[in-house]
Amino acid sequence: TGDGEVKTNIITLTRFLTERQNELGNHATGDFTLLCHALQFSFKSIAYYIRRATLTNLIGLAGSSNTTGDDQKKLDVIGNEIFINVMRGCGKVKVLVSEEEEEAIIFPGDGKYAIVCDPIDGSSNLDAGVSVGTIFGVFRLTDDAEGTAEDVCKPGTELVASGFTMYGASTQLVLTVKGGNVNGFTLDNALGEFILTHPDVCTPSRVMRIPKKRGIYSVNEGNSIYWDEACRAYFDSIKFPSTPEGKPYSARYIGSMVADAYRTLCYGGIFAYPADKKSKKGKLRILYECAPMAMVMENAGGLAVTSDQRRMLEVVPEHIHDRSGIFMGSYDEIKKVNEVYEKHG
Ligand code: AHM
Ligand code: MG
Repeated sequence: TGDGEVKTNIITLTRFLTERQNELGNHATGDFTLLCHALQFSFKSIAYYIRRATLTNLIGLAGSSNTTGDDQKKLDVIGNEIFINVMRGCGKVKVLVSEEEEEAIIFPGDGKYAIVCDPIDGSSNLDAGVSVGTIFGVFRLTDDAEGTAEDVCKPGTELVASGFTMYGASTQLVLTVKGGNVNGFTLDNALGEFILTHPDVCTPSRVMRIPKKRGIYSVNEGNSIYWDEACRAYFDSIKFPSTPEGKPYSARYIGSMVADAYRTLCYGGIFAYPADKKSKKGKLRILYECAPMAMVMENAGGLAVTSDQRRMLEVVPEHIHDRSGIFMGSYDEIKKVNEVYEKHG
């Protein structure tokens, strides 16, 4: 279609989900579709409040601390409450783990799903109006599951769906299902609908693939004095090429994992939050930050590994808030990380 031409056959998330459900025919109960509708509503609500934050005085501290002692922002509290209420209301969720809640929340009823989420990730960026995001993962509970925190202490390979929403210049939703592709949607504020946009829907594939390589790295270099030798060697290798014709990589670090990972997904390169001498287990949480993002990366053709070079998706958290070091991004780049670590064994 030419510039300015109105697209009349757009694929909304609702249409996309309905088509997927129809493809499954009688096997689908519709529960997953309903759950996704609830998820998208929580993203729209959070996006709305973030956009209005400065106007309605929602920025700043809320005066309480979350489980790990961080000061909570007003929007953190609101995002968390929206998420919990929407998940409770949809009737399909039994267990909910949120970064902002110390314990898993168990809902009454016979919901067959467990949700893990970080309702507003990157909240240190909120007051400056910089992009933040919501990360989510979905587990299907076994029929006899009673609904406890143990039900979600599972490796990312067990996730049936995952993704994130980035609240940036526009609101972007990235969604993937087990064994499936990665699809990208943009919220049309006027229509109030997420529209399939990534890549351009006119292309036959309609799926997001991460470029195999790209010279962009994203890491908090302020931690480099705490890095281990292998980690330092890897980042040195991309900053100081060994041949005269080699080009050093560009650095990009927003400090919002969702935004840094989203850019990495779109452009290629690497995002890392390594374990180091100060944060021996890394900073990011396995269940609702690392695993869902790793699933997106892998399903888009990339890779995600821990600081000890294990496949991120195979890590089993002992506790719901456990952390891990992570390296994720383009296939070739993560292979390079593997090689450097092997050398420094
Ligand atoms: P949060 O869940 O408290 O917002 O922390 C997670 C965020 C990530 O979005 C980001 O990648 C990381 O913390 C940035 O940490 P740092 O400021 O140490 O670089
Ligand atoms: Mg977070």
